[in-house]
Amino acid sequence: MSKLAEVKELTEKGKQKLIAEAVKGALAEGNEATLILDTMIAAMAIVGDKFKRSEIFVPEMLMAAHTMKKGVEVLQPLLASQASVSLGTCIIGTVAGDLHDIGKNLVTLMIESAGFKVIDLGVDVSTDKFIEAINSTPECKIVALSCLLTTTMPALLDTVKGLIDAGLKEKVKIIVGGAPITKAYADEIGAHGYAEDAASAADLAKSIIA
Ligand code: B12
Repeated sequence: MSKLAEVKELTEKGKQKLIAEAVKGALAEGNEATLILDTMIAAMAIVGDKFKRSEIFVPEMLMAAHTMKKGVEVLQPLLASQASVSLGTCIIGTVAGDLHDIGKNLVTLMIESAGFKVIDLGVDVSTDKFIEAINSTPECKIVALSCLLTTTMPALLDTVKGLIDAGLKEKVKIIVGGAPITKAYADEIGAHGYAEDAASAADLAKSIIA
């Protein structure tokens, strides 16, 4: 089996202890870091599908998530380039009630690489916490909101509405993303921008402040 196939299988099976070596092996076989990352993301999609069909349950999904995080740690130095410019600060977080952070962490990594300082508020972030963070960060240019569950889409809506009501839409650009989010939904709730993956999020961040 190729090391890349092994990375996929280990991520799917949640084999945390073996993933770092497999990722290093896949790099040694000449695979690009981005291809290895895409392979792990594809494995997570399979994990999600298996969960949906009740073939696996939350603990297995969590083990796969831990495994992916350990794999990403190996790739991190290769994915992040040193930006020579400083484009301002981006505040990021996953919305209230939502604990998913792998996508948010990848978006953080790519936006940092694009030249932003990123303040990561973590997961399950309330609207008030976003507002407080923006108000205490005068150099904040972008707020990035992650949402992975259809059940937390109302929390995303509330957060954007809260930022608008607090008069912050004129001060910072609001960008949103996550698996159930679409450009149409982002427009509908009044966000400035939407991107479907971490690399596009970095491009969006740069273009939206231009
Ligand atoms: C791992 C995982 C978990 C882990 C999360 C661990 C962690 N630290 O993140 C755990 C086990 C905790 C978990 C829990 C739950 N989960 Co879950 N989980 C997943 C899984 C398998 C993978 C998610 C992931 O990391 N994907 C890989 C990353 C890289 O992709 P991503 O997050 O989509 O991010 C990319 C883009 O969306 C985008 N992006 C993300 N954020 C942002 C932000 C901005 C600003 C931008 C521009 C872009 C952007 O860029 C990212 C990188 O390219 C998904 C399946 C799936 N297909 O997504 C289910 C899934 C999201 N979970 C699901 C469910 C149902 C749950 C639970 C409710 C299960 C339960 N019964 O308890 C709980 C909810 C807990 C909570 N309150 O949040 C469902 C959601 C269904 C729905 N319709 O909403 C899914 C889709 C599985 C399924 N098919 O049923 N989960």
